[in-house]
Amino acid sequence: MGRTVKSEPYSYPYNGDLRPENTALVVIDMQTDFCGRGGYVDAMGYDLSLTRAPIEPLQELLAVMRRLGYSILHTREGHRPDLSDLPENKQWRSRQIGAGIGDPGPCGRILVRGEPGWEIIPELAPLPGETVIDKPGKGAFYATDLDLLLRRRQIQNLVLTGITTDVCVHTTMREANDRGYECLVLSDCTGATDSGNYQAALKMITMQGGVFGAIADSADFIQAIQD
Ligand code: C5J
Repeated sequence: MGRTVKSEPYSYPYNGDLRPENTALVVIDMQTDFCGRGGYVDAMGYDLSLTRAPIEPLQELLAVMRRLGYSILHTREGHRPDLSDLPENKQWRSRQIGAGIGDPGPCGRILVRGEPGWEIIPELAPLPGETVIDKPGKGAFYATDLDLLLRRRQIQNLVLTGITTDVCVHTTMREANDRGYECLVLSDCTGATDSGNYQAALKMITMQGGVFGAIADSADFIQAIQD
């Protein structure tokens, strides 16, 4: 018997095959730099309440998915301390808005691996055994072994969460969609630095019959996997 989630614009997944063995939760970039005081997003002057909104729903979702034995993966955006993996134009652009990647800030060097700001926030810390993907780009597939790890585990469905909806979540979802993964974005488990961008990013997913996959809220997803 199939299992599906109440989602838009279709019931996810398309084939009704939703099981812990073929489905992974990806929690994207829940780092101090993106949702903590003194981090990168704070330095840019954006409203932290928007990127902190998914924290509580994610805590509930993680508790259920861990209990049911789903694969859990976390990602962190960041660069090597010598910045040898930081494209010059990415650094230049970040400095235009006063939050230079690699430059010192209240939480250490911005978006640099090993610095306090780069760490995943304690509320959502990975448990031992959960996979953490360190990525230099916005997408979690670019320059990482994520695809290899998912294919070795025979994962077909990706439940995408984290921040920011319009940048790293969207880029990862687009990369995953092109690789044939069936993607679901949980609307209350993601957030952006701008509410218009958040709404638009979710709407884009539902166009063309679900051009990138589907969207749902975490309550409907949790209900479906517990039934
Ligand atoms: C950004 C991200 N917004 N995690 N990164 O630069 O979305």
